[in-house]
Amino acid sequence: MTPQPGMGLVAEHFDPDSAEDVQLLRKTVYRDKIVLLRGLDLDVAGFLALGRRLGTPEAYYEPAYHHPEHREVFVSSNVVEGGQRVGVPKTGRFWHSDYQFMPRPFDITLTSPRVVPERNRGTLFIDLAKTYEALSPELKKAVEGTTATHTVRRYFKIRPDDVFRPVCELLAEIDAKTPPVTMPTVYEHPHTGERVLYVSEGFTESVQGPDGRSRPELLRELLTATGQLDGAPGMVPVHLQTFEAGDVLVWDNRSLVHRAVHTDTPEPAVSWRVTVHDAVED
Ligand code: 7UC
Ligand code: FE
Repeated sequence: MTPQPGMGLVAEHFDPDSAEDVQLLRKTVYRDKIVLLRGLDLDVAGFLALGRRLGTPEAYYEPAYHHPEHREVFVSSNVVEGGQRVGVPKTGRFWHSDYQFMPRPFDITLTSPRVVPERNRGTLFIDLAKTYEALSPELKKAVEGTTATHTVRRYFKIRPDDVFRPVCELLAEIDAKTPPVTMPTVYEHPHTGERVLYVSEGFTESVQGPDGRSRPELLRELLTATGQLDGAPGMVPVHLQTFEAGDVLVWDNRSLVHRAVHTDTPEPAVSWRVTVHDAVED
């Protein structure tokens, strides 16, 4: 492959069996954050195998998302065939990074769009390393020594078996299975050395000062400054990544937040996802 620098880099003729191409892909993902491998057309096993070349895949904790043959493949799908549903519809329609609510978030995400809507296609991305860099000196100082707490609570999907369960019981289950996690608000990316402002509109429920006290106004300021609040557009570059069925999209989940493009008139949409931990601990 012959990559050109820049977020949303497009690579033609990527060979998943070439160690050289895979090494180049790995380096390019950390440098350019998003790489689109055009026209790869991998089957589900080949897609998972590509994930394994970038790290150790981890299956999503909720089985409803699993591909029937490969539990490490997460299926986002609104297609029902013969009364049978595979995967979960309408995933990720809010700013987040994958598994931000877990103690060990994913390092790299790969997606393989299978059925792409005609309209409202693509995924939006914001680079939280670039936005940290662009913060005012005052805001940079204000986040120093703070922590952020993340939870899936607002975006946990009600499962078919949850019908008629009281919401309090469901909330208790969510809190027991996925207790909120607290991390430094800013951390250093182990591959690029960049400082990343690690907050999202979807998963971050609070920011605490060094004294442990919640700072709701600071969280709001950070979400505004990183372009994640509707109604505060303009200042932050948002990248729209489009793709075709058969492409593979790979991104650096440590430094980007993303959200699926909304569609009010539902068109069929299906994609596979593999998420991996790379070799570096952070
Ligand atoms: O259905 C979804 O939107 C899934 C979301 C709550 N979590 C995806 C992830 O990897 O964090
Ligand atoms: Fe996601």
